[in-house]
Order: sequence, then C-alpha cells, then structure tokens
Amino acid sequence: MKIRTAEFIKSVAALNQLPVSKFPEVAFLGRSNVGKSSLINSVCNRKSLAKTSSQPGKTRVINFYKINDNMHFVDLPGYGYAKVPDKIRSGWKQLIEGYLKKSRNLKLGLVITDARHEPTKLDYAMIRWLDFYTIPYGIILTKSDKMPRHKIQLRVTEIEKIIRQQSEHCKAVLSYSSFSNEGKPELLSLIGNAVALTTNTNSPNT
Ligand SMILES: Nc1nc2c(ncn2[C@@H]2O[C@H](COP(=O)(O)OP(=O)(O)OP(=O)(O)O)[C@@H](O)[C@H]2O)c(=O)[nH]1
Ligand SMILES: [Mg+2]
Repeated sequence: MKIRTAEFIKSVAALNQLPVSKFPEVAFLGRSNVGKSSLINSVCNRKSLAKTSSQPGKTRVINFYKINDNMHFVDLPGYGYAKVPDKIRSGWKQLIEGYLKKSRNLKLGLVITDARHEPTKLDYAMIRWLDFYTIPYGIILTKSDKMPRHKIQLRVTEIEKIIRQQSEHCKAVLSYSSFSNEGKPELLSLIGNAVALTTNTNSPNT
C-alpha cells in the first residue's frame, strides 16, 4: 500500500461527535507519549499532520485523518498517564472505549509500545479487549532507533511467543522508528492487507 494523500478531518472530544464514516478505520492505540502521533506522521510522510510533543498527554481528543480518500487513521489519546486528574483520565478512558465499541468500521488496531520496555499491563488489557471484540491488530514496537537491533529482535520474538499463547487476532509484531522510518514497508503492508481483506472480497488475500 502507498499513502498518496493524508488530510485532517476532525477532532472529537465526546462520543456523540464521532463522524459517520463509511471508510474502514485503523486505530492508533497505546500509552501516552509512546509515539502514536509521530508514527502517523512518519507513515504518511508528513512532518506535522498529527501534533506531537515530548510532554505526555498531548493528544486529548480523538483525531481522524482521511488517507487516500478511502480509509481513516484514528489517533487516540494515550492511556495510562498518571499525572492527569482522575476525572480527566476517566474521560479519556470512556472516549477510547466508547470509540472502540462504536466503530463498526474498525478494521485494524495498532497497539504501539516503546521498544525499550516490555508491554505494560494496560497494553495487554488493550490486546485482550481487541481479542474479545474480534478486531485484528498489530503490535508495533516503536522508537527502535533507541535500541540495538539484536535486542529489538529478541523483544519481538518474546512478545510473539506470549501473544501466540493467548490471542487469535494478532496479525504481526513489528519494530518501527518514526525517526528513521525503519519498519515502514512492513507496517504499510499490514495496514493494506487489513483494509483490503474487508473492502474487496475479490482480493487475492481473502
Ligand atoms: N527516538 C525516537 N523518538 C520518538 C519516536 N517516535 C516518537 N518519538 C518522540 O516521543 C515523544 C512523544 O511522541 P508523540 O508522537 O507525541 O507520542 P503520543 O503517543 O502521540 O503521545 P500522546 O499524544 O501524549 O499520547 C516525542 O518527543 C517524539 O519526538 C521514534 O520513533 N524515535
Ligand atoms: Mg499523540
């Protein structure tokens, strides 16, 4: 898959503002500050399509982007950021869970984690959630530029082993760097397959 166009559509702060969409959607999920918005920019070849920050908690709403006029990328607030008041954190949680429950067009979840650390309890909770709702997903270990290649490979293998024992819907565990674009062809192919599988019944992948 090639990304030819990417445009910002809408920010959503409450569930009743979710756009009515006929497009397949790919959701970018993960802890706060892990690099979700940077990953969207890197995949789309754009510097500042999605706003990024070195301060956790930058994305506080759900942002929708239209890709190639035929799918949406959905950038969600990060979960698990301790330094926000409980009330706001539970608001984000409701927004994330509400989106996941309501989106009939969600074709792929990308659970993004920092390659330097093991996935957290919250990441595994998200994975269980995606499994429960039978949503295909990939695990993306980002910031790979900050870690030696062989260590990343070990982590990928480790996670694949754990996931194979507990989950049916994981399509890939990939490493990625939004700085060097390492992993981009593999990620684009994961996205392309997930979307094509569900939009084109004549696809050779079906
Ligand atoms: N070295 C390196 N830094 C990265 C990479 N991706 C993101 N970062 C940095 O990590 C920080 C957070 O990036 P964001 O993309 O804003 O993270 P986010 O997950 O969208 O954060 P929230 O919106 O707060 O949930 C920024 O300082 C980025 O420059 C990467 O692949 N490599
Ligand atoms: Mg963000």
